[in-house]
Amino acid sequence: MNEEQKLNQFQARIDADEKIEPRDWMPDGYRKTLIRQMSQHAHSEVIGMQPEGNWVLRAPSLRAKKILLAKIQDEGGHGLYLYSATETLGIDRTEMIEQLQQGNAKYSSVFNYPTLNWADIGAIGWLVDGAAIVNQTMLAKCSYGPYSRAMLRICKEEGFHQRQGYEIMGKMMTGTQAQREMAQDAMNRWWWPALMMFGPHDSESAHSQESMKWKIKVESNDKLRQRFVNRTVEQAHHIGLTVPDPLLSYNKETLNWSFGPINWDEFWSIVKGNGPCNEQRMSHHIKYHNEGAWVREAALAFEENLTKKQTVSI
Ligand code: BYC
Repeated sequence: MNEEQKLNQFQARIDADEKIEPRDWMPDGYRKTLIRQMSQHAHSEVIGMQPEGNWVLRAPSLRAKKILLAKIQDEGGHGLYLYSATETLGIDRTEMIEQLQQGNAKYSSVFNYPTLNWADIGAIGWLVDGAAIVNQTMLAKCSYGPYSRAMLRICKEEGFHQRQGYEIMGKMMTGTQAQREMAQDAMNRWWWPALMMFGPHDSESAHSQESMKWKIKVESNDKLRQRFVNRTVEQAHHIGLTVPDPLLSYNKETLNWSFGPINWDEFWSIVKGNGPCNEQRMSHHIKYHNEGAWVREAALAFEENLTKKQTVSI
């Protein structure tokens, strides 16, 4: 088959909702887009452990601490599934991590904001994981088999993360005046960054058109953002929180909550590395990656030893 026939056959498989597997033929652009998006996704899971890790030693009870620890470990696990799924496309983890540390790969903008108090842990679980679920439920239907299967598993765990965050917020809202104010303050600071997680508006999204043709994304940035807003506004009102948007209003015709303009200058400034915590997140990652070099060397030496032994016994 010539290139054009291969491309047509590939697109026909996508259109028929078949999953593409690692050894199947795929266009170079499909592979590159997946590597970009999946590695960014993996990096987001790992960098996302940092803002929460900040509160493990200050959790208000043993129960809260155990739950937070379990959640952070889950995020590390999600990073591992995603790095492994990305490796099926022919790049190895060392290269992905180099790209991140050299500033050639991104991670989600939302993790460049600081966690100032315990209510922020509630807001991250509820809003950030809540936004991630909406996006990842869509990605579970994507055309690349390993990514789609990783998403199925990850979404199950995100459900627990979202509920633990909402529980923290709900508890604080039934507490003292000071606790209610802390919860509202966290809501005010995390609402807009959570909306930005879905990426630029569809009209500004560089990759959406091609990614949707290949079913790497099966729904657009704006459609998912709207779904998240619709769900979350109701949840906020239920526990007495105010959404920090004076333009928020319910549209009875479209059945959607309309919301005010997103500050895209802030978004792009953070994506370009100028957010409040970008530098800290990256220097922390580099420091602990370097300190963990001996673990990787030991694991590799063990693996080589094991392979030698197996070869001898065969
Ligand atoms: N942040 O054409 P577009 C978690 C970039 S972790 C930074 O729409 P695309 C958790 C985009 O990369 C899970 N950059 O792109 C963990 C592109 O630049 P490049 C987080 C962003 O890829 C711990 C440019 O803007 N979820 O839940 O078609 C604790 C144009 O955008 C962002 C994921 O990682 C952003 N928010 O669509 C708690 C989701 N948005 O690459 C919780 C996986 C856009 O050309 N990723 N950009 O230099 C995706 O679904 C898609 O990549 C996006 C963007 C929807 C984010």
